[in-house]
Amino acid sequence: MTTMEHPTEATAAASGASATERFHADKSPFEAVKDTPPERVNTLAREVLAAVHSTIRKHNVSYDEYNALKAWLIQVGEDGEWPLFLDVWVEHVVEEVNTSHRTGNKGTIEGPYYAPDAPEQGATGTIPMRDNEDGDPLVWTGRITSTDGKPLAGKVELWHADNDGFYSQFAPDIPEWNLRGTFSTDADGKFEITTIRPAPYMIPTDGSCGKLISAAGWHPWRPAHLHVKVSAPGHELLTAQLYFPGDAHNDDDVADAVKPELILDPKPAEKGGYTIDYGFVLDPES
Ligand code: MBD
Ligand code: FE
Repeated sequence: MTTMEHPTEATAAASGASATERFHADKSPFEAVKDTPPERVNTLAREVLAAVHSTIRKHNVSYDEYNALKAWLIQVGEDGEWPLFLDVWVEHVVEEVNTSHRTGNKGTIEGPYYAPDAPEQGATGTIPMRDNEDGDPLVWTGRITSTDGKPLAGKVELWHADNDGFYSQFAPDIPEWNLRGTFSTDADGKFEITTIRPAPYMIPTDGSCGKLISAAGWHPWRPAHLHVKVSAPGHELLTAQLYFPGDAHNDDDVADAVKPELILDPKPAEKGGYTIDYGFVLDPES
């Protein structure tokens, strides 16, 4: 058995089970759409199925291929990899259509590894990390403002992978809240966060998503990234990721989630490591 806090192995099935469990713990997805009229369900379901039918006709899909698809879909569920599959190959378009009205900061996908209620660290603080945490130190200063330029008293929730590319709560033997923290901004909207620079992330290759990637001749990499949720009263929640210049996968992210506005400009720090200055502009709620 695996649990959310302590997957027993660094396998696709273990991190998948954690991601699936996390999703069920945080969301009541059916409740949120209980008033959707049947006409809309009909349209969406019919068009998705029509796209599948058209691909089958166009490429003369065989019974062997159909059976392999069936087996693979069953395996995605058994591996708990639906959160991973959907967030890697589908979420970026959902994010695009739902945030296109914004004039403030660009965001991007949440991905499968967010956990709410990370420990509070104040406006100036260090993210929870191990005594011997590997990786280059990163000191990040920034400010939250509204689209009219006024500073906002808000929150920055930050979570990211460690120097080996693993996330706490989704890989074994990492303290529960490692590299996860909630920072608040002072009256001037400012924050200063100390953390480490994360490593690039590789999608697990031993599960069903990995099987698709290798069968299709794709690669499993995401560029190194910092995940954030930035919020302030009366403003739209911003979910984003920040990237590092020069990463080989900024132009070739398996999850298609990089935007030029989200690439940082790190400067080498005198004491070693890097400093970054990056702030957020939030759209008022309409
Ligand atoms: C990640 O770390 C991630 O951010 C996404 C979107 C998908 C898989 C792993
Ligand atoms: Fe990530």
